Amino acid sequence: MKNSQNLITCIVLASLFACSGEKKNTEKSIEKEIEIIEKVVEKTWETFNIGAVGNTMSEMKYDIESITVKEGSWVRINLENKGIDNSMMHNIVFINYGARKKVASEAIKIWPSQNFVENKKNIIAYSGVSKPGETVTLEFKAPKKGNYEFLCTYPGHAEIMRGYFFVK
Ligand SMILES: [Cu+2]
Repeated sequence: MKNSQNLITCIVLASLFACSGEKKNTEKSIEKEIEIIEKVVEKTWETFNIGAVGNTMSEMKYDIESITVKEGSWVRINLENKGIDNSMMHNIVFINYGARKKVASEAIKIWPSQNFVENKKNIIAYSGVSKPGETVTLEFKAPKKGNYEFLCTYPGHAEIMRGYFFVK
């Protein structure tokens, strides 16, 4: 009796492992197919040249208030830091709508790291830090249709260095 129970347990376990193994293989082959398709289908890029202007905490801003892109397109942001004062360091971080204060307050704690551990789910994409005179480029795939925001997470900048990101 005990032996037959063990045998059944073995069969059940073996089939479970077999199933999960098969599932993994299917996922892998789907991922590979997607990779191939993405290589064949040309990406549609939407490029934005954004300037970060100003040399004081009250002057500084992005020279663009909003960005609108099509769903499924690839977004390329060239962020040029047009400041000359060394305290003017900027980045650009795309986030879920309404998460600006949360993301900004976490960024202050972790600056200059940009790991966004606590609020990672709110981050869509982020650039590197641009010093005065530098341009940084950020490329990412537009998320699903909806309203989003962007901001600079350098401590103290998020209140005025911000804008809206619309995916249509
Ligand atoms: Cu900034």
